[in-house]
Amino acid sequence: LVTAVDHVGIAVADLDEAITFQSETFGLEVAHAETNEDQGVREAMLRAPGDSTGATQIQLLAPLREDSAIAKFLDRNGPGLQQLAYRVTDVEATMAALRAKGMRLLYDEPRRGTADSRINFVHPKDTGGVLVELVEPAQDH
Ligand code: V0V
Repeated sequence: LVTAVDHVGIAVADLDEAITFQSETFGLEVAHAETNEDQGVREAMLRAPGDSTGATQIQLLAPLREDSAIAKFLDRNGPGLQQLAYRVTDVEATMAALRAKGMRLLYDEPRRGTADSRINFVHPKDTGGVLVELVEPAQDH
């Protein structure tokens, strides 16, 4: 089902500050950045210099709105690891397979994720306390 660990997501209050921290402390580079209105986030994908395009990335997630998932996470926990994202080739097929195992998917249909990927999430209460995202990358990525 899963072909790779696509990314690990960290909730942050200030995106630019977090990018500077990761860059100055660990030498990570911004591979991609965007605003996702649907998810209520400003986000950046970071990678180590020299990593291939398919390598696991670190996703920094900052809230756009007070009612967003990331704002709620920050209010409750402060900054920190928020999600683990698995890459899949067919998000609908994966959703069906997980539903058949009794997992609760957060959305009935996939939504738009980073760089036009198609995403869904498994409820953290069904996965040992980890918010698991499913990512089907766009065809041209
Ligand atoms: C909440 N809980 C978590 C959690 N967030 N556990 C682990 N990891 C997290 N990130 C726990 C929470 O402490 C509660 O436990 C329980 O789940 C249910 O909490 P709730 O109050 O009912 O629900 P909320 O309002 O905290 O919402 C949690 C969910 C929400 C997961 C439903 O965050 C959500 O819809 N997330 C999916 C969207 C998302 O995360 N978007 C931002 C990234 P107790 O207290 O009952 O024990 S956008 C993104 O990743 C993109 C664009 C991309 O990658 O492409």
